[in-house]
Amino acid sequence: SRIIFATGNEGKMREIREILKDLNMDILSMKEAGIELDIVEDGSSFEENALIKAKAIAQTDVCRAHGDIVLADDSGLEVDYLNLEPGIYSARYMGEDTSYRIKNQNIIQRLDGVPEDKRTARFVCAIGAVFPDGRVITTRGTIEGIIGWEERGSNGFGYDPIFYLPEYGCSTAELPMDVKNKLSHRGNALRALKEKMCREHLM
Ligand code: ITT
Repeated sequence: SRIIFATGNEGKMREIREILKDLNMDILSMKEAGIELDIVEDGSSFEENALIKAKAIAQTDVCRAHGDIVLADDSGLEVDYLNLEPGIYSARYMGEDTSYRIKNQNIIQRLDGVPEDKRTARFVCAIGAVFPDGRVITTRGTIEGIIGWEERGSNGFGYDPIFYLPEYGCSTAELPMDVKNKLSHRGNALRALKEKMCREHLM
């Protein structure tokens, strides 16, 4: 059967394809499956929002007709000094259409003068999965880091240029995708998903 990934974010989609390639299943984005749907993410946690997206897509005629497995990723950046902001509002922070240049500069500015040990942050990723028989699972992955002092690197997407890994001496935007995937919140959440799917005989 097919896996449909309920995301419109191409950065996520690139990483997801790479992380799930060993499943040897067809992995389609919403767009590739011909599904266009505006989903209101009004949940109060990453897990809730991931399931809202996966369920909305699983209910479409296309997915029901094919018996697709539908996955969704809800993720974001938690900055400890900012009381875990932007959190589940990471995509909407400063407005959905504001560039990441500006969002990243804004976060750096809000941490002006804050010493390294108080700059701790993490990326969080929740994966929601809906199976053709109606069963539902979620998994979560995280990666710990600090907010940097300037933007560095051009790989990845979103907040990667300001998310530094002190033990690697670089930002996640400076890592090749395969290295980021081995360490990342998304890699960890999707590996947990694969394990759960095997354990619960969902594939
Ligand atoms: P979909 O809902 O269509 O999947 P989205 O971008 O709106 O796309 P989210 O609501 O889950 O997705 O928002 C996640 C945001 O968190 C994303 O837009 C980035 O700004 C940030 N983010 C998540 N994972 C990231 C990563 O690996 N690197 C950098 N930023 C990330």
